[in-house]
Amino acid sequence: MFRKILIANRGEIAVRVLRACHEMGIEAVAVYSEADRGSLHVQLADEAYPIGAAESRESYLSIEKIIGVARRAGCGALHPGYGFLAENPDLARACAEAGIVFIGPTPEAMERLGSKTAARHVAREAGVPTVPGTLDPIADEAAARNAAQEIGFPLLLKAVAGGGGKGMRVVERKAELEGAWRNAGSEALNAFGDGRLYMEKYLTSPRHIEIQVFGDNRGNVVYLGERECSLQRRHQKVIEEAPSPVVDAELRRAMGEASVRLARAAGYRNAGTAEFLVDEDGKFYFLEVNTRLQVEHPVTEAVTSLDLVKLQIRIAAGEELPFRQEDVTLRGHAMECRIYAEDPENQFFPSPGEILSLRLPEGPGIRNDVGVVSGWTVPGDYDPMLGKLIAWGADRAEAVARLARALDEYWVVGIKTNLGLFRRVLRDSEFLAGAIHTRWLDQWLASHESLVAGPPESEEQIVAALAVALWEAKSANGAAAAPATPRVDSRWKVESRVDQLDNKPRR
Ligand code: MV4
Repeated sequence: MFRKILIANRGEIAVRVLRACHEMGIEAVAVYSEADRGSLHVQLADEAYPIGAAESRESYLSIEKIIGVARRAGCGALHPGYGFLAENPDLARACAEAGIVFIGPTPEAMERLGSKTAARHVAREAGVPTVPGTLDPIADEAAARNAAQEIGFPLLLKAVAGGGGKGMRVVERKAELEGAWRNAGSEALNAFGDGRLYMEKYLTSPRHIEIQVFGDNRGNVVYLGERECSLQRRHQKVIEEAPSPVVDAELRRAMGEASVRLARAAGYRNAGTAEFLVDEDGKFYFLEVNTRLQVEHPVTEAVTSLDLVKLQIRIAAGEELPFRQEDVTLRGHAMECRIYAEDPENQFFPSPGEILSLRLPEGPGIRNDVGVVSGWTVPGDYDPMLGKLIAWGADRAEAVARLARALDEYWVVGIKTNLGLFRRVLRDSEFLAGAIHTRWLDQWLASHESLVAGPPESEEQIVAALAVALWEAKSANGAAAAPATPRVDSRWKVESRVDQLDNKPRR
């Protein structure tokens, strides 16, 4: 087993990986940018090394600097987390060249699945259903017109190098094709340095359901059930759950076995996720493979009783998967909210700043994966996710009740968050019935305008937080350092507006 692992990431996922290391008796080495000097992942690491300026390019995206630290610190392996360099085959290659084990798939498997059209080919060869459309990149607009004729409208233009909805355009009718072709192509070129596009039939309100797979170095591949990820806002997942309310044992097995065939065909090992669309008839279509540990992995951990990060580390160290497919059992239901520092009243713009007071919920069935602490200033340089709140229950109703209860206990003062959005979505009757799809949240938001403002803490709580923050600032630095009053004051005003809205719902 490894003696020391470098964690090439920040925030809650760096903390998550570091905890797995410590439970396994492995030393965890952190890297940090100038904005993260005082961050939780640095505090908890056994060693921490600065790697440059706040800007990601100068720090968390620098393969050279990260490999340099891993060498200097004597790390036997590197965990990339998610985002940043996690799906960059160049990092996996640089690790191999430096004699460091990359905790993830091989660079070849990453490349095979990184191109969406290449992945569609792999899926087809493995007998995995794909959305009807082109298997290869489309050469030019004339070829696009021909393909559109065959596929029919509505259709979807997608970037070959894509992901996250960038370079994606719905085309409702023939007349829109030319403009969409140009826009999607230039957007893809901008985002990925690769403007190539392909085409799929557009499914109007499918569910987004993904299968967790794991492969070891000895040819064993298993699936660990599904995650329902249909609740998204602008291609950002917001609430995830396992199992999906619409997946029964038969569909789970069919999607699971398809995912395992796909992983085998790609020569996949370590953790991966196969994404599918599922239509109203329960027909499923492969979309793409994410070649990393995902943000929402805790809901799978909760229902499988497995620790996916430890599993990743064991497999990277050459160990065999410690169980077979028939040993995998699902128990209960789990649901996760992604808590963001963002302003629901202002188009969900990031809301970085100092956390004056933070109270995390606890109690039965609650897990917090958080990368921040009270008094920490959330930098504006990165994804503004503060952490994830995960609830487990014996069934979906209990998981939802625990999550709702925990959301009411959650308290963040000093910055704006999307907590209020969750408190309201979790009371929605369609959501409670599990009747959701990929466009559900965007539609819900459009019809619940201005009802998603900040959390309804009482004025007493705000006053108490202000008093505590003032007292802490005083005892730490003398009378000079008081928290900025205007921020708290304006927040108070937001709260009183929310209370008024709460009393008079618009719809
Ligand atoms: C689709 C689709 C419908 N039809 N493909 C979005 C990001 C990428 N991972 C794949 N995505 C989708 N691909 C076909 N052929 C629907 C989505 C989709 C989506 C679309 C619009 C609004 C929100 C969405 C959320 C998840 C998936």
